[in-house]
Formats: sequence, structure tokens, C-alpha cells
Amino acid sequence: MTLQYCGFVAILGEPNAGKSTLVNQIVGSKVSIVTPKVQTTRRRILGIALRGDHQLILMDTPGIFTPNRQMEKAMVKTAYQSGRDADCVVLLIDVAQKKFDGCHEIIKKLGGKPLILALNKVDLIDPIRLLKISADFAQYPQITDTFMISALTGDGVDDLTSHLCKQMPQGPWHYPEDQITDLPMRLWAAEITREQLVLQLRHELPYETYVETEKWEPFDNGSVKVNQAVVVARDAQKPIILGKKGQQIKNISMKARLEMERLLGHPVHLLLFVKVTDDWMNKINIWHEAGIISEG
Ligand SMILES: Nc1nc2c(ncn2[C@@H]2O[C@H](COP(=O)(O)OP(=O)(O)OP(=O)(O)O)[C@@H](O)[C@H]2O)c(=O)[nH]1
Ligand SMILES: [Mg+2]
Repeated sequence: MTLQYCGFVAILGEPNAGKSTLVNQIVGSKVSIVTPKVQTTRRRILGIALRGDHQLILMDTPGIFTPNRQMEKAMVKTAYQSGRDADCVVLLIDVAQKKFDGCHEIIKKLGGKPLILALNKVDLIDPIRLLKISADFAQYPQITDTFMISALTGDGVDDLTSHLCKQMPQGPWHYPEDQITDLPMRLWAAEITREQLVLQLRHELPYETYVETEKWEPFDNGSVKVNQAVVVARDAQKPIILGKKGQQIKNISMKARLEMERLLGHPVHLLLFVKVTDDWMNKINIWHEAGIISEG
């Protein structure tokens, strides 16, 4: 039997750096949702990729920033915890942004843990600026390697992936070879709908909004019936989701259904409705219990 290699790679970085885009690019499928808005990823999501004898378990994490709300604090904690748990840490940096203070702060907070630096979105800036940014990070002895990539186009991603494979310890694969994420289908489907909520409503979307899959019923012919609640914190937020004459929720439901069908490859019957729950803080406790976000 040939030797197997398997390990965990934490992808850390500021919100919007492109962490989920990178995980999806390496896995080759959308396991984690992507939007132009910050704080899209709220929980740790595993993306599982195979390269020869190597199984890479990529930990997509919420973006790291200075948190205010309880939920934000839990998200940032999850990200740092993932960094501690991983065999190898990739710090992903959006090179198209103006300021890098947040990235320097993250490096300091991570202590001496060895880091692989991935300068992302190279498709957006000129090479001279890129070299200058790279030089600014050369001061850190814990940065073992630097890659220049575009998670969106895939440019440079193969080199990074090959390097990650070389860092994986020898050991049996943790997941079956056809598994690409640890998210159960219900949670994945809720994420796909949340992606459309963010994309369609952008800044109008109330922060507390989340999606709960109440029913996931697969049929013999391959189709699946999905009932989901868009949960908001107050009655006054309902009209934002519904839109005039329910047009907004209809549009979101149609787009989420099409995306699920595209990714699953079979018909989806999606029923979306709005629910008001004012015990949002208790929900965070439920998330803790489910292990979706870390303790504390
Ligand atoms: N041009 C360009 N855009 C990118 C690249 N990588 C990601 N993006 C875009 O950047 C935005 C944020 O990408 P995400 O993958 O959601 O970023 P994230 O780091 O997961 O963000 P959070 O989950 O909010 O922390 C999206 O609009 C992506 O399409 C890249 O290499 N080039
Ligand atoms: Mg993300």
C-alpha cells in the first residue's frame, strides 16, 4: 500500500481577503460562499482536496478584524483557534487594499507560529507595487514562504497547493475520497441562500439575519425538497427581506434554487419564508453547542 499524507491547513486573513475563494479554487467546487461584502464567512468550514497521495483539509475561517459584537468576537476567536489547531497556516492578504495594518496585527497576534504568506488578488495591481508589499512583510522571520496568487483566476494556486502538500504529515486520510466538505447538506443549503441574501440586499441586509433549513427531503428521482426560514430579529426587518409584493424574497429564492441545482446537478424545490426570532443571543449559544463557533 502506498503511503498517505493528511493534515489541516488554516486559511487566515482579514475579511474579504479571498479566503473562501481560495478554498473553493483548491477544492474545485463551491464549499464556502463568496460575496463582495466583509464578514461573509461566519463559521469554520472545511474544504477537502486531494492531490495524489495527499489529502489537504483546508480550514476556511471568518475574517480577522477588531470585533465589537458578541458574535464577531466568537468569529475572530474561531479563526485564531483554527490557526492554533492547524498543521500549517496560510495568511492570505488582499494586495489591492490600501492599508495593511490589520495584517501586521494578525501576524503579531499569531506569535511565532510559522506562516505561509499568500499575496492574493495579484490580478488587480501592478508588479512593482506587489514587490513593495512583499518586501514589507520580509521583516517577519516566522514567514517561511511567500506566494503571489489570484484565488479568483487560479494564477499561482497550483504552486501554493503543491507546497502545502509537502507540509502534510504522513498518516491516513481523515475523510473518504469523495467528501469535499464537513458541512452537512442542510447547513450548506442555508449558506447558499445566505449568499443570495447578501448579494441581492447588500447593505440593507440586517446583520443578525441567518438562514435555517427546516426540511431537507430527498426523493428517489434525485430531486430534493428544501424548506428554509430566513430568520430576522425584529418584525420591522421583515419587509426588507420580502420586498414590494414579495418580489425580493421570490427573486432570492429563485437565485438560491438555481445555484443549488447547478451545484447539486439535480432539481431543487425550494420554499423560503421569513421568521422573526428575538432570541438571537440564545441562538449563539446553540451555535456554541453545535461546535460551529468555538467556546467562550
Ligand atoms: N480580483 C480578484 N478578486 C478576488 C480574488 N479573490 C477573491 N476575490 C473577490 O473578493 C471578494 C471576497 O472574497 P471572499 O472569498 O468572500 O473573501 P473572504 O476572505 O472569504 O471574506 P470573509 O468571509 O468576509 O472573511 C469577492 O468578491 C471575491 O470574488 C482575486 O484573486 N482577484
Ligand atoms: Mg469567507
